[in-house]
Amino acid sequence: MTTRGLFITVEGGEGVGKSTNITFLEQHLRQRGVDLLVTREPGGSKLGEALRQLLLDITDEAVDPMAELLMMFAARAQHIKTRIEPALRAGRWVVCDRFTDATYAYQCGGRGLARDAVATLETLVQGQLRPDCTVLLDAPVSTGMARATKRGELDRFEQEEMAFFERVRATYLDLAERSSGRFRVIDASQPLAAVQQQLGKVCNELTNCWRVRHPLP
Ligand code: Z5A
Repeated sequence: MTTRGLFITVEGGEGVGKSTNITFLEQHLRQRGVDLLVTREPGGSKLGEALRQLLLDITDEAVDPMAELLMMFAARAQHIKTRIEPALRAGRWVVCDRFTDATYAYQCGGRGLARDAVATLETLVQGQLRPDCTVLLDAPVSTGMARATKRGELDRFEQEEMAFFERVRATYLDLAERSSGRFRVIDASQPLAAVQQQLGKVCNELTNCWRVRHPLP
């Protein structure tokens, strides 16, 4: 019987270094013989990537927060069904750039929607599926924004005001405190080498736990 793989998510505000560090995480885990799927939200499936485009594009019509929330979960439902669950069932690990914690942070913390609405959709769309481990890359908003703006054009979210991103950050930190067993919080304002040293420790912790649970024959 194949054992379910681990589901790892990476979260944080704008420009904290999620993409950069997911590449590091992927290399680190592959070197340790882990077979993994690296994916992202919103996105990850054909439908999800099309919805991502709609969510990030700047239009002349303001997007209603509830419409935004439902699009996030529509993309997530398709992503789970077509990519995440099949990989986990096949024993592969899944590393996902953002997942439902981002919905709590952005749509509840940022936009002010009720947590209950997200919790209801979370249960409806995900059933029992929750990340096994969530790496939160945390940095002051000004640090992340400075890094993100260097890349050029801003998307619809990146154009929000600083107060929005402060609420997003506070919500992430609150989630990490409430679920401290699942979260590993890394100070992402440090130089990249220091961030990756801590990330390496998280990888070692996960692969060691995994080997104890699933020893080689
Ligand atoms: N969203 C939502 O609202 N609700 C949801 O449920 C979900 C998402 C799932 C798209 O996400 C948007 O969707 C997002 C929230 C919303 N809002 N925004 N914007 P995304 O993850 O695709 O987009 P993002 O947050 O904008 O990611 P990003 O800007 O690509 O940032 P990043 O991946 O965290 O950073 P990076 O590209 O790895 O690094 C940025 C730069 O900093 C780069 O030049 C690096 O070389 C540099 N860097 C990284 N780390 C360091 C350190 N430690 N020191 C110095 N320089 C560094």
